[in-house]
Amino acid sequence: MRERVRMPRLSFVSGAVVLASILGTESGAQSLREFVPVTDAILQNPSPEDWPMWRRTLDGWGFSPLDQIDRSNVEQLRLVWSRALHAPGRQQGTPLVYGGVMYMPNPSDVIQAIDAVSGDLLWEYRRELPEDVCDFMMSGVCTTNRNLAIYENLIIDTSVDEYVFALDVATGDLVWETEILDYKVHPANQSSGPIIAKGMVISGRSCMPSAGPEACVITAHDARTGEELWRQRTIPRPGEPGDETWGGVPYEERRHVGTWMAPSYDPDLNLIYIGTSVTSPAPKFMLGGTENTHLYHNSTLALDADTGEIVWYYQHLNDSWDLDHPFERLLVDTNVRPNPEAVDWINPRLQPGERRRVVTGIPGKTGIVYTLDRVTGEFLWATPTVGQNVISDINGATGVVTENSEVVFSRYGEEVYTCPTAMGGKDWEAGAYSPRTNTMYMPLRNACARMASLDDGRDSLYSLSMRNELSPGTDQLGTVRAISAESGETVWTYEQRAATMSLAVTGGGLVFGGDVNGRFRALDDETGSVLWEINLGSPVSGFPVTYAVDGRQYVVAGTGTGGNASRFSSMTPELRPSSGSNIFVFALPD
Ligand SMILES: [Ca+2]
Ligand SMILES: [Ca+2]
Repeated sequence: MRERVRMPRLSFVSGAVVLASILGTESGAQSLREFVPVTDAILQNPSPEDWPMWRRTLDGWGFSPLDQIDRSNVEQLRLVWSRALHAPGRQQGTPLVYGGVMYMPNPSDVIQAIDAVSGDLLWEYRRELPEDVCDFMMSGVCTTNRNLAIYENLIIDTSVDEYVFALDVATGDLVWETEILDYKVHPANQSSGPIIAKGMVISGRSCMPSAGPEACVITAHDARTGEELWRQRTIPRPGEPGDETWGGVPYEERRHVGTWMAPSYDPDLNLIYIGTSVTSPAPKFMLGGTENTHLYHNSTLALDADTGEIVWYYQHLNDSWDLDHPFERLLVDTNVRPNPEAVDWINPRLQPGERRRVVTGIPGKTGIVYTLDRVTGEFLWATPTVGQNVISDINGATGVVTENSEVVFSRYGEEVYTCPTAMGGKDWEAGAYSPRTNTMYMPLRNACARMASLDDGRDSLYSLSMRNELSPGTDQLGTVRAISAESGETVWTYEQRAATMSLAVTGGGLVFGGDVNGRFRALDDETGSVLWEINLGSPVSGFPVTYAVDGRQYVVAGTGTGGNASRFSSMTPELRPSSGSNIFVFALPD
């Protein structure tokens, strides 16, 4: 391992650094602001004005309590500032906003600090990456950089070249860096960044097949120093619990159970919730037999934050089709009363209306909602949303999932028709949860695929070919669906031609989100009506956020070429957006 770079830390004056004076703000409108170092208490209960991590809070909600912009005035929104983003790769960034400064993750680990009021650049960090690094990674997503974390006076990210690193918030200077994996030996692919749990930097990664099982890890580092505290593999070694689920496949051939999206964290239970992806190859007849479950692929893992140990797991799907399950976990305390008219699979022991601490949402590409007890992992209920034919049953009493044998590959060259496609249903584009309505809002797609199992010597990632199609009986690819966290009922569905992208929801009763055709809009959180819309020109591939400075609320949309955006476009070829990477910031008139 390379030596960590240690640099002197800023000393805090009365616990605060006068950031604005260091940065030399030129916008006269901006007042001098004190930088308050970010603590665990702040991250566990952030100021309504800030958006200090991927989904704003550790419970993964993507919710802001800000309500200055509401259903009655949202039609007056206007552009306040915009900025083009220049960095090689796909733009899927989440602005991190804290204390009036926006920290923007761009592809290739380019990070900018921007005055959140004026849009003026304060500093820019461009990580020097080895020229050959993407030769080892997944083409297309190698340089993706979805989110940052903040702790004390540090902006923290994982890097394309497999380090975790920290920048000084005031200058963008590197403060520490720690190698997680040697990219030439264990190329994992770090498309998402970390969250902070109790002063620890928690991060997952994709895990390329060539990297072997030792690269399929979730890691914890000390946020102050970068020291590694623990790492937890997603694939058991021989003799470890779960080894028996691999049907005797040699350890070195157990591959690609990744954790490529950021986790959630419950400080009270001290548990980290993170989801996993499919194996490589995906068809299980190539991997010891379809009767094996290959833990811990396509599972929710609850990890002890102090040790990384798996406290419980729940497997959502024995996956032959690249239907990953790494998406946002929503940690919600709610009455649980699944409506049998609306929900397919319910635990018979559940007392309707009982209060539970749950982990819910749509964790995987199948589009199925799962609600589990987040203390124990007990299955509570699950139900499909968009059309799916890969799961035929879930045993409510045990939570055990049965796949549809008609679409489970059993030989090379077999062709099947699956819904959804491997782009989802749902994919990395995040949904959101509002405590105002106790409802989750999910961007989904009506798409299926003709898939075949390939005898390709395992040259490709999954040994699958696939051709995507719109779901039968509809020409509407894009959906936003509102689902009650208590009853599982669909409250409303919004459908349109273009594929829908990530969402954020606010205390003003608004669901903000965009689509592949450049439209960014606000929906009514109770009805799904479109209350405001603007054409930004390019796919809205960034994660929308909202923040406030000096009493004024802002809404941010990010555009760019977003990977799936182009593949979704091929199903709606008459829509021809441009592909510029920009952020656009809106507010009500002064
Ligand atoms: Ca990164
Ligand atoms: Ca995958």
